[in-house]
Amino acid sequence: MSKSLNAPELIHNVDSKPGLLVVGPYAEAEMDALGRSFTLHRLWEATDKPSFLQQTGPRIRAIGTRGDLGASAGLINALPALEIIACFGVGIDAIDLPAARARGIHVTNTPDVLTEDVADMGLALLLATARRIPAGDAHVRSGAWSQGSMPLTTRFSGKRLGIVGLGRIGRAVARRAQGFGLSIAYTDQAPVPGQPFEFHADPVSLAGAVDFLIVCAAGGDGTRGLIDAKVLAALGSRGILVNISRGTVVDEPALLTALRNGTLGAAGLDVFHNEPHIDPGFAALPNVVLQPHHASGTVETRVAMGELVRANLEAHFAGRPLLTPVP
Ligand code: 8YV
Repeated sequence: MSKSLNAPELIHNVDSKPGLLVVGPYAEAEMDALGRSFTLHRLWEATDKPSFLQQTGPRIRAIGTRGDLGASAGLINALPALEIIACFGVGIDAIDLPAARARGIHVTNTPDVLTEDVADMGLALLLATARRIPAGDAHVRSGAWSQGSMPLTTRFSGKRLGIVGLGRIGRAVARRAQGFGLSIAYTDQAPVPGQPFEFHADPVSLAGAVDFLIVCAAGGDGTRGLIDAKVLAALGSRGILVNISRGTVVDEPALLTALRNGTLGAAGLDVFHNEPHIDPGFAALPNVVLQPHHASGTVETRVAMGELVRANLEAHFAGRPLLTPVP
């Protein structure tokens, strides 16, 4: 006769899975997969978060978060048994790294798997903004075409592109831009070894030398407001700014003013301050192309990001090396 599982053993088995605090929802399939290895605690569903954390905190050994949600010092310090924070996203600027490091908590992110998609979005926004693809689409849909042609747009091929931040994503943008015959220059903290492109020591100098400026630098305190009024003025009334990094890298009030005054030509933006409740001023501008922070938002990449989050968490609890630790 097979031994039936009695109630205490069942409880023991459930509790033996490490507790994982999920800050905001992942795709359903990913939640299911995580649920097979972890006991999930859904923070976004809790109406009273402080008392939820007080009750579940002692059982939580891992946080699963996203680039946009991060993990504050307050959250980290509410979890006495926390060992690891796994971020669904490459950008970890919303995670309080000093608070994590002070307690020896590991942090992982999802680099590489999203690089190509984010670079694709960068080029798509550059093209859509220069060639005014959404305006052309509206011209056809509205029937305005039968009354006349849409205004002429800006040539893309052969122009000068400035890349702010020549990391993995910046370099993937450069590879694509070369295919369009763009000349490429960049700025970064220092010249990037082995790169053939012209280096500029600061974004103002870079913006003054190019037609299009694309922001690929990591977010966080080191780059906050880097693209300010001076950079926008240097890019000029025919210049195009694209941001696929973080809203915080751009001085947004200065950007809105420059777009309204026409001292900046146009902008293609995937990221903003205060997402998703962005400044309503953007929607009223004719010279912008807007995206809802969706550069990594393809089925293929989101699946790969989810698998990497899970692989890091499983490696940690199996005592194996992390796949993509944040140094
Ligand atoms: C995601 C991101 O959209 O990788 C990042 O840093 O911001 C994006 O890939 C985000 O993490 C999902 O919320």
